Amino acid sequence: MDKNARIFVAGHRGMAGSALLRNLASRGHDNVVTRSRAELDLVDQAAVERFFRDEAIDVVILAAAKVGGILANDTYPADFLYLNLIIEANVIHSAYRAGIQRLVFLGSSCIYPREAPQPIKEDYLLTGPLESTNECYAIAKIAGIKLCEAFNRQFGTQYVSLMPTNLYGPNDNYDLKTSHVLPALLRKAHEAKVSGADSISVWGTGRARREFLHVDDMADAAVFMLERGLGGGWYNVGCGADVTIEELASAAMHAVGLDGRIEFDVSKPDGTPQKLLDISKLAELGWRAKIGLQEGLAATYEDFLQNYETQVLERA
Ligand code: GFB
Repeated sequence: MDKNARIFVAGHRGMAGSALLRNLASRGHDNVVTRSRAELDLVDQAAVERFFRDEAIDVVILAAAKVGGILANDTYPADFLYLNLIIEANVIHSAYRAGIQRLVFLGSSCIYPREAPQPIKEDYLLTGPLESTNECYAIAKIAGIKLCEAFNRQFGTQYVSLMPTNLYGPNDNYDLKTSHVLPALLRKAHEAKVSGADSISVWGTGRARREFLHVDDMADAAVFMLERGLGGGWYNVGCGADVTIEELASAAMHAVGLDGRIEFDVSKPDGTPQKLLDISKLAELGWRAKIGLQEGLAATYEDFLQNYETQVLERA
């Protein structure tokens, strides 16, 4: 990809989008276009169409999405299905209409069947029933992959989809009702330490297994794909190792410096028993994650502390 390519990062204020801006800047891509929701509502089809018609965009990275943890997904299925479907449909269709050949679509590892063999290969898509707690989000993301594939097949575009595993890092959501597990556990451990409590509450049995990828690694994979000019298909993006939620809770308490107990709240769901991606397809192209969980947790906790007032308390 040309360093001067005009790249639209949709969703630049989110955790994934802001990581993409950092990565693009670090690689010398400085012709990046962003729009806040107030400037461009991606749900508004006519506005999206106008934006692409007027802006002479060369490349799109679609990181805008309605996202959340297990409880948010389970509580607001209509929002997760409708908003994600309409954002994808508007952006992908308008990008095609504006003659844009290159687009990266970000999905999620929850697109794969709940009982998929581990590690999960890309080919397992649509081979079995989905996990019920995030079925609506998964269906929207599967539709996004299929939309990219359909445009590629019918119109010769080179739209590629990346399926990251559970992401974490700077600019995450720390609202305990809607967040993912890693930011929730960091916050719970921090607040327990500050208040002098000797335990934290962990949802579910703690036996579910998840793979965690620092968002800077995900952004690096997306820009890697663009720079190599790779288009079409979908690729898993992970680090190749998973942990139980109990192990994650211990690691989060260690990062925070809390010597405490874990109490399991089994009234909350475990969700998918295990999500570990097979990352060989991307590895064969030469990309690998660089940030280990211990290092990533420590850096994320630093960021959490620096932004506690603005990022954690105000946004939650
Ligand atoms: O990260 P998480 O909300 O989402 O939860 P999923 C992962 C696991 O952590 C589940 C447990 O087994 C939760 O029960 N957990 C323990 C907690 N304590 C907590 C807590 O305080 N907060 C949260 N949130 N979880 C999401 C999907 O699934 O993963 C999305 O809902 C998306 O669609 C995302 O794919 C990556 O990994 O279960």
